[in-house]
Amino acid sequence: MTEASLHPRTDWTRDEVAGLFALPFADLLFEAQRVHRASFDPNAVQLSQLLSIKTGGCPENCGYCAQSSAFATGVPAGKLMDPDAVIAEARQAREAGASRFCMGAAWRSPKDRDLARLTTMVRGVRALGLETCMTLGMLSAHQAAALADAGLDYYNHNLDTSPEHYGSVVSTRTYADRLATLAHVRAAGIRVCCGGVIGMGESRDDRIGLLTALATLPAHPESVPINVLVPIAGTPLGDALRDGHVPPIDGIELARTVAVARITMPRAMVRLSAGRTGMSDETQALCFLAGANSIFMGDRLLTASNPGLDRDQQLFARLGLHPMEIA
Ligand code: SAM
Ligand code: DTB
Ligand code: SF4
Repeated sequence: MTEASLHPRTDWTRDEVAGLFALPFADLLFEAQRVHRASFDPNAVQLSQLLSIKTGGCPENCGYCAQSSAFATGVPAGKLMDPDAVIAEARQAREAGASRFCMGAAWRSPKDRDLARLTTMVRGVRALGLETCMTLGMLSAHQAAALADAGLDYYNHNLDTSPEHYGSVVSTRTYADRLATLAHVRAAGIRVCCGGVIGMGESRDDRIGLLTALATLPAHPESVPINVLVPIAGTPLGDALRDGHVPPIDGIELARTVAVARITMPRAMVRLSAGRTGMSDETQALCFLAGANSIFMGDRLLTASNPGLDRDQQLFARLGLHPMEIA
């Protein structure tokens, strides 16, 4: 193993990241493949399964989100699920081939009174032999420590876009709030899952800013989800895309984004996350070539649909891909 792959760089400049984006496509994909193959089996794709453990009624106003109480999306507000029901869903996910189970709650942040139920979920899902991930909004230091103590493997908390564009996506919290939670998660010893959303009408410069922010965190996230906007009717960003006010992201620019994530964060799992239902097999193939090595499996994300097992099995067979074992 080379020195560079043991200690991936965290000093990427925006100009360097812009330079990667601007490479001829073949050169960019060749470099992404080289970097990918230095650390990973290029034909292995990790499978995560999502479950919404508390749906809707969220006080935040993220402009893409079906679960914000600020927008009329038709998603009713629910209560936190019972741990036994969550663990039963996790067992089914394991039987379907998942290696990681990601539990998402539509909260600004958890209440301390929820911690007992959350830690029971972590312990129960872990006991099944699955990796555990949660995404619950902002965490305080002591909440992160309590989840770590229960054995939580990953915490998902996305930066979503560049620092400059963030205020156009959400106004109920700041980039600095996001970074503070990420620091609490790291300090507690939980691995970080942090990425963003593209196709929201942002510029390439914003995609450059997002990847530069991720690749210059004190340590790279272990997982980097690249979500493509799922246009939810009733949300400002979803409606802008549906009404044709912003163009959909094209497959080549998506593959470029994945490739730059792979090159700048060589050891991270780069997840082709939301938005796969709208992608052709060819676009997804380009993303795997560009270094994506993780997906969400199953026919549902949190509220939105996902391709489902049959379509993904066909895709994997066409491309000679196989599920990655837990390390
Ligand atoms: N409430 C928590 C939070 O925001 O941190 C966790 C759940 S939130 C749904 C997790 C992430 O999913 C968001 O940060 C965003 O990146 C992504 N996401 C949500 N809705 C999406 C959509 N319609 N299309 C694409 N990505 C989306
Ligand atoms: C992430 O980056 N993507 C996932 C997970 N983290 C929690 C969520 C995608 C949500 C897609 C929209 C929905 O299902 O409502
Ligand atoms: Fe709430 Fe998360 Fe949706 Fe934002 S993305 S509105 S914080 S559930």
